Amino acid sequence: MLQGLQDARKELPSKYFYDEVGSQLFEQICELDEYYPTRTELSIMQVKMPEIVSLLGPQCLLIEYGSGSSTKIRMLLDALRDPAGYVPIDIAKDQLLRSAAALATAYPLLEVLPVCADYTSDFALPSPTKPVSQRIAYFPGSTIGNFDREPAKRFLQQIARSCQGGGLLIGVDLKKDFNILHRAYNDSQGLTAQFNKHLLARMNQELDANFQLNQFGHYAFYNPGQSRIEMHLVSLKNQTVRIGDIEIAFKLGESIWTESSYKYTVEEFAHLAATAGFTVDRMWTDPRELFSVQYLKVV
Ligand code: AVJ
Repeated sequence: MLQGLQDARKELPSKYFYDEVGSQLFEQICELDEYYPTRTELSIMQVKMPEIVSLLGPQCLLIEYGSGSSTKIRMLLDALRDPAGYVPIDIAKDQLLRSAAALATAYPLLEVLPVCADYTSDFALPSPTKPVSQRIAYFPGSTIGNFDREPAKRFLQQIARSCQGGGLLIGVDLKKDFNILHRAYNDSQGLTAQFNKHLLARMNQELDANFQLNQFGHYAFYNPGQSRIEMHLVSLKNQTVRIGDIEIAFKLGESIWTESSYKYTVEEFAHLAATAGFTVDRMWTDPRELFSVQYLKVV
């Protein structure tokens, strides 16, 4: 965190949004009318479930990167025939263990093998006791949008290596009217602003910092040249913030870049997938073409 704040262009990694409170705020964002991705993705999954089930087949091992509350996986678990196991991977430990326990209760025949990890790091995948037909990675929500191009490619390559002979079911947000994007990241209830500022609250609590949350503004906009939403925290005055013993100066209007959320065309994403060793086997979208769910095969 210190490193990012001491750079000439201040920046913080978005993965740190997701502690207990941040994960809850994100869940609330997903319920907002303005935040179209979650409900659009779920509706695509619902409509295409018979096809998804036949592609994944019986006895597959489901590996979810960033499982959060493990809500979306239930749709798959309800439809799939005899999955060999479910491996939820998440950085937020309490929520991970709580969700894993709840799933194990709801699906008594399912082997649930939670892994608490930053899923971009090197970690070992557990093996279930039942035989596995193929490994299927599940990466919904367009979280791939948080990655810059090169890291996105590296991460997809990592999944391809873990899922040889299998596939990846992924949610990818699509390019669209920037007004729709703007509303999704600037909701009228201010939940996204609260989520953004939660990074500062966390630093106050966990790193002995003294950020004044009302002296920073939430600023999110679509950058068309870079095809991404950029989310920033902008200093509302000249101020100095202390983190432990270290002082960080902010000028009026200076920003901390807290998140990118890249948007793709179908063609652009197919190209990215290809550079990482995948082919797009199926691509499904909603009638308004806001969002896509794609099934990629490891080549
Ligand atoms: C979890 C990365 C998919 O980029 O839309 C929601 C996070 N940030 N509102 C996104 C987020 C602000 C979200 N992802």
